[in-house]
Amino acid sequence: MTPTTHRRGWLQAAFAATGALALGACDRITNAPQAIGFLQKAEGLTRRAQRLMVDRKALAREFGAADISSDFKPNGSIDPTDADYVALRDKGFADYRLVVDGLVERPLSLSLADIRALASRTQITRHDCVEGWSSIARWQGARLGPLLDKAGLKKTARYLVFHCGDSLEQTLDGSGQYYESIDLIDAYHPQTILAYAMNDAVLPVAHGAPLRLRVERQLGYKQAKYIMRIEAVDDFAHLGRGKGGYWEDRGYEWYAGI
Ligand SMILES: Nc1nc2c(c(=O)[nH]1)N[C@H]1C(S)=C(S)[C@@H](COP(=O)(O)O)O[C@H]1N2
Ligand SMILES: [Mo]
Repeated sequence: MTPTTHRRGWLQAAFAATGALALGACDRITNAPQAIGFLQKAEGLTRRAQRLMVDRKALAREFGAADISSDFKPNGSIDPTDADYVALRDKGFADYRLVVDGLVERPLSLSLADIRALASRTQITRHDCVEGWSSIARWQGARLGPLLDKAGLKKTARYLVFHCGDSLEQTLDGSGQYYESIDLIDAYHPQTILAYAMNDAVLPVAHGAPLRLRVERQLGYKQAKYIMRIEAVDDFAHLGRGKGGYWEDRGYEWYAGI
């Protein structure tokens, strides 16, 4: 039996059982053998779903101060030359605004002072780049979950897209601009922050100033630097080359969970 037919069979049985439940007294129905089977199966299903959720929600390992790498390598863009970014950087990011828009009830435009005033988290975590190196740093930033609640995600929102201020590749159509996307499970993960400090200092340009993502259950390329805008979307097929990120558009997996 294929999993689909099996599932369809189970769904039919479940429907019959709930239909019966709605009609009859609970005690009589729960004594019926088919109802007991239904309840046991429903419980097993919930447990499996819960296990999946718990795995995605588990915390990434955190380290001690002694583990912090003295040689954390900046990677990818390390000194963006895009005109808009350079103009912001040259004024010490005084004019910087993080835009939060798309499928939200209340679009936001936040200064760095606004962002520093939000609920924050500090964590010492390991960054794993697919190139095969890892480094540990202490990151401090605004928790993404509460920030999203401020904006109020619409029910249709499924992903967050991070639009970055740097182009890794100079192209005529702008498809060389860095961007990334994550789903709402990662967005609301307690260790997912918009970091403005690294190792107790203001986030350096090489590591993504003024704001970079730390999404600790994902590989390095998901850690968007130079974040300018967070857009809530139901689909990312219309962005870049449609795969949800700069490196995804060039063959990397969209889901880079670790
Ligand atoms: N905007 C932007 N974000 C980016 C990149 C980039 O080139 N531009 N490179 C990614 C990759 S592949 C890695 S490994 C990390 C590097 O972060 P680091 O510079 O702090 O080491 O940033 C990621 N985020
Ligand atoms: Mo990377």
